[in-house]
Amino acid sequence: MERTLVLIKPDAVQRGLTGDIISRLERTGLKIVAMKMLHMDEALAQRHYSVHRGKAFFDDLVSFITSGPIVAFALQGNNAVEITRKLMGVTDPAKATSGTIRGDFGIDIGHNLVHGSDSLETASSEIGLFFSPEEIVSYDRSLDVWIY
Ligand code: IDP
Ligand code: MG
Repeated sequence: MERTLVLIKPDAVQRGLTGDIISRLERTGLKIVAMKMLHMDEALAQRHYSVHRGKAFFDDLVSFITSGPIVAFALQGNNAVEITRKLMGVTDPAKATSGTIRGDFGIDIGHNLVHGSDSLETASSEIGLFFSPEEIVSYDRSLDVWIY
């Protein structure tokens, strides 16, 4: 079963969009298996975004993601990575389709509300940055027979 990491970024937390974003993703049928609020420090931000080190926007990205609290959670289910990315919308809110989180709530690429892992491999390493194995909760949902 696939897992993916979602971060509700500081702009979305400040704007009171946390609940809406969780709700949109939860309603797909994906299962929340870990969740916490935290304030990322510089070291965690640098590791999480290490693939972007050296790019023009890297310093702004690290300073933005550490500028306030975020909500991190892991979603589990078939195609969790792809389904989450689809609901988030493309990186630039100006290009993101209506009905997506970024398309509905954002206007600026540097303030695009949400992070979602872009592959299964990335998801596994990103979940490991935010959650210890004991923080991933294993449980059954009786509704799963209506989702799968
Ligand atoms: P993603 O979040 O859709 O996976 P990435 O290309 O992985 O997009 O970029 C990571 C984050 O860096 C984006 O969510 C966005 O906040 C920021 N970012 C990406 N490209 C730019 C840019 O050209 N200018 C400013 N910020 C950018
Ligand atoms: Mg990315």
